Amino acid sequence: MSLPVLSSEVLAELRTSAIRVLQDNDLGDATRPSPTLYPHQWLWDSCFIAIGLRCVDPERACREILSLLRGQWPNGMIPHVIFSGSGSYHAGPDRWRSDLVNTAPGQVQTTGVTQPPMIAEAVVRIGEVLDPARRRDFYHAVYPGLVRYHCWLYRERDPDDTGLVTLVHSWESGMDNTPTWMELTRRAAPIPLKLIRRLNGDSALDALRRDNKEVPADQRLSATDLFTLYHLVGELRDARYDFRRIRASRVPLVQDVAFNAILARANDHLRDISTEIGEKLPDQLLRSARRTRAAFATLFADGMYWSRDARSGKLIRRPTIAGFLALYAGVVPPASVEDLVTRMTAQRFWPTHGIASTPTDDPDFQPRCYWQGPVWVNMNWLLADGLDRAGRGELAELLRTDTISMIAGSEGLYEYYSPFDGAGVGSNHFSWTAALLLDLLDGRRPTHHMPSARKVLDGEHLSRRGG
Ligand code: 2M8
Repeated sequence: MSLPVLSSEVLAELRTSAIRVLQDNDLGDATRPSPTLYPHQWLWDSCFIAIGLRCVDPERACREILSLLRGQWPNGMIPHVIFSGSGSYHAGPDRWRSDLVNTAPGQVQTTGVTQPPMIAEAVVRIGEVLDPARRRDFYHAVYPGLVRYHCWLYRERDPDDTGLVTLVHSWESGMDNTPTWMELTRRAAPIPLKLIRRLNGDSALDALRRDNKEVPADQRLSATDLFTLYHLVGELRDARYDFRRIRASRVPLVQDVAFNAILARANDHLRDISTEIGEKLPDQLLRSARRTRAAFATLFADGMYWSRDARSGKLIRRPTIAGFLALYAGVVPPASVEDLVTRMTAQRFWPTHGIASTPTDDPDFQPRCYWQGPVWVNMNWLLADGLDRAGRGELAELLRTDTISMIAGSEGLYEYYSPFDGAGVGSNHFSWTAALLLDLLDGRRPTHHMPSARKVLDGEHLSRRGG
């Protein structure tokens, strides 16, 4: 398959449509992920969005981040959704009832869980395009909230000082239905849902869901999985989102490898931010940050990084894209980088377009279904960044080029893409695809003869050689 020619006209058109998507999804100081399916503000979406906004409007990028802090709970948690838009959402405020929990902020309704801690990354990326005085102002404005958030992550979610924070719902991972998470989630399903699943009755339940109005049900997670996630939200709500009480319930608990990788990187960024403004991070936080990096060795087995079932202590050995984020964290020993990169660039993760969220030979793989196979632009962005820092700049560039070509091959800016044919699936007019596309396009020159990424990989001159 040959990739589309990216002339200067194509690049300019892509840029224009990306800016339009961000304008259309602008809620004022926050941006919704997409017009109908996701009408509010999501934590890690806003961080990716801010990374793109800095390319066109750095001040608006600053506001995107500051608007996340208005949802911060008094205990320090930054919630995964701040209900700030006007549309209706399938897991809206009534499911969470943050207003009933005394730790929730009074002024806005939010969910009661968090999402990958991408804020420090976004803050530093925005800082790169601000002049030094403005950068310091911005850093001063976000620093206290960021420190309180990182401290909350460790205090609340790693009370045993393992260095790895524990997630209490797959929505915290952001990678909602990867096989890793669904394996544990399905075990915690109420008996009626287990029965419906066993009898292949998912389609009967589809009529009761609201998330399949814009996106066909077969591109979303299955109905029994979705209703199990709702059920688990109920358990968290009953436990008042308090980790000690949640531990006493039957909710699955996971030391998620991708979340902790993002946290490891965020800790580094936070240290840089503190240095620049002459602040000193709490000693306890610095100790936890060191423990996180060291703890990655305990997630490594048979050449891969895995999440851990925090209840049984066992690694969950379902290969997904999540384990490769160890590259982004910068925790992979130099001697293991080559092997990990070889796994990531293999046909099963990078068939035509990479990197697939779930490998093509996994029994749960579905090329168009959400986190069970499709390629996600935010994952490619993170992995390319990790590859750069692991000394594989050439491969990072190939991944970025492949991502742009894949997006250019579909009309519209989609939530995710099929790894086989690059078809855009999920929600259209999707903000983080638009924003990260802006970032990927920044400073890029037109390319007229671009070989297929797979052909380049098969030629092996990139998979063997450092960048
Ligand atoms: C998806 O998750 C939400 C729940 O948080 C949903 O399906 O309703 C995920 O892809 C998540 O990573 C993302 O942040 C969110 C909004 O784009 O959508």
